[in-house]
Amino acid sequence: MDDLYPSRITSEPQMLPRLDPVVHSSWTPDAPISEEMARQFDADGYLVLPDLFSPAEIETLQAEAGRLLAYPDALDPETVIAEPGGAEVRSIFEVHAQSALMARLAADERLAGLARFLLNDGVYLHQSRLNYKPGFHGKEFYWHSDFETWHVEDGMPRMRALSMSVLLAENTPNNGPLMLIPGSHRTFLTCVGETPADHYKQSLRKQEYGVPDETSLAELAQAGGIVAPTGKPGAVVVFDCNVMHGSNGNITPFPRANAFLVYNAVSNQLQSPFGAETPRPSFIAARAVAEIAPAVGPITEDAR
Ligand SMILES: O=C(O)CCC(=O)C(=O)O
Repeated sequence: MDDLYPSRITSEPQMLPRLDPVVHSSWTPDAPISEEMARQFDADGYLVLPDLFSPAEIETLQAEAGRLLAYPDALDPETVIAEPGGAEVRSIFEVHAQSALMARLAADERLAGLARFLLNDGVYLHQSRLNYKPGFHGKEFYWHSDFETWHVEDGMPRMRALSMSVLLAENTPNNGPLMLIPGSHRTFLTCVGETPADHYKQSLRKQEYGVPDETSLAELAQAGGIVAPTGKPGAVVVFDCNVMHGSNGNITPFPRANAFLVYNAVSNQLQSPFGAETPRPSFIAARAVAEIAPAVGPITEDAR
């Protein structure tokens, strides 16, 4: 298969044009978002949906996240990633496979239906995780385009995927909310440096390859600025697979907990990695397509 987005090959970074649409459907009045919101997602590469989930639903999801974080020994050890240089949990991967409630959240029509519209296809979960940024010690996530890694290390062919961050704790300006560079999703910034074998084992704590260079990052940020959407639990940040993003550390006493769900179009199934010997394991990048069936109605404890 042709590599439309070659990265980690040249000795200097390059800014290549995006060759795929951002909003893959044409907007119609029965779309799950307004025309203005679809236009905004297209232009900026992200969208904030406040109050998508009710306080009762969020309480249920928070209790589940609390249980998952409190008993990491009950989880598949490979999926539990500690903070760099620490023992506190940073991320729990494949959270939908380890919690029926998280699977219910991922299938919820408010999320999956929106993903289906934006990607104009059936969707499946490429990745799910609970990203926890503990108070005082939570470390940053450095700037990156998810697609760069998914393409090079997982074999995702096209930009036809997106992420949703469901806020389970309040994200304030101070506790390390997600930061994004609006408009950066229109440029594919290539990275420098060949991918070493088993790179994922180290990169889940701290990434060293697939890291964009500072000059190009500065150029993107000067053009688009930097936003850091905040919100109460129950809000959702939707962002394109190629938007440049990251987040600061959390030295406040207030932990930040977000459920991260990555939807990929069924037609954009993974191929052999475009720049790595072997694909990353399926708990990080699902290789089987399990199309999501719509789930409607409120999320309750019954889903456990
Ligand atoms: O949780 C965050 O602040 C950022 C996480 C992130 O960038 C990612 O999971 O790709």
